[in-house]
Amino acid sequence: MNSSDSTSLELSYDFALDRDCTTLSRHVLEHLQSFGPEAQDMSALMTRIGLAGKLISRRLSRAGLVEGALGFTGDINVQGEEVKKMDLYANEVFIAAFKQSGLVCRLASEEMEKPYYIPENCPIGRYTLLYDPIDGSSNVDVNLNVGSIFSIRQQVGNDPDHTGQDLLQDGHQQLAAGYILYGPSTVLVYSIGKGVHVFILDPSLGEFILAAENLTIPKHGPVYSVNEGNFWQWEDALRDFTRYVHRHEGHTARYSGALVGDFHRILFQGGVFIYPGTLKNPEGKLRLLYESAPLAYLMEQAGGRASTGSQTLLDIAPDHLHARTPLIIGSHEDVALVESFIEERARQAEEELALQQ
Ligand code: AHM
Ligand code: MG
Repeated sequence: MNSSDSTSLELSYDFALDRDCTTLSRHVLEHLQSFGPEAQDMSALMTRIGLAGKLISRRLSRAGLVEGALGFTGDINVQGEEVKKMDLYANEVFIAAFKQSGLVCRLASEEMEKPYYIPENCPIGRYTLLYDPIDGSSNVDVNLNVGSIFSIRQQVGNDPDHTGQDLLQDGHQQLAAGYILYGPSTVLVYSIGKGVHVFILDPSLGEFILAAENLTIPKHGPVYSVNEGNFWQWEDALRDFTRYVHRHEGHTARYSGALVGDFHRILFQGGVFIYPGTLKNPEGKLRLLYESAPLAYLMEQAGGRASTGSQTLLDIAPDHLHARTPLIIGSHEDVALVESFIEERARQAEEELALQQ
């Protein structure tokens, strides 16, 4: 590349920004085609989520230089997992970003046993934010990508006893969902039920700027993303699928240990991410309300699919706040391929049962 090529590249980058510097808040209002109270709320909610993302991104970019970014706190969370300092920080960042906003009545996260209710001396809103503050946090200490996942639901009833019972509903009840990926750049992907849109944080502007609209996932892609270290803990059908992709050309494995990163690759390039049940965790590892349901919502909006293997993921209502589900998510054809192995094993099991009777 000669110097005039690189100059024209830089110029075209600047022109791209000059031409259409759509921010997150403006995008939400434009997509809802309204300036009414609900559209204003949704726009403000997304702006606050963006603010939390910027604060987390800033701390991650200095991890190793500032106190409290690497390592563990010494505590165990409600999931029985060791809490990392970044988990705690990011959890509190979301609370701080929403406490005085007047937008939410409570926040529920993977890191808190019970939802956090906005105190009575603060303005209380109608929405609930559900979130995984740092997804894939084991990646933080080795400077690899992590993410935050979020979902917005409306409060149903008044929840006077603070049980959060009304949150135990299926994924169709989500009003919006998305994630922030902290990678080489910080990317926010969201949907309010009107397509999937991608914003990139420009650190010099301190703004998320629109990068792609109405993203659609390819019908099929080469990537399968699953922790094959659990191979002998899976049911036979998953082993059948894995053997199939090993033996057929056109498949390649990618697994980063952070769901958001693996999901993001698949959203752009097609393929399938799988976290199945294991012997140790028959429901898998991923939490329905904070991880699987928000990503399933996005995936369906992008034209893909999400399944537990036997049911559409968005149809599942959890029986408690921190419930887990197996997750098969990605391109239409690739999810169907995984399901076909599950159906085949179920059919064989039925036949064997019939023979024994
Ligand atoms: P976390 O939210 O506590 O970090 O756990 C979720 C993460 C996902 O990001 C990732 O896909 C998965 O756990 C990896 O688990 P495993 O190490 O069992 O493959
Ligand atoms: Mg997680």
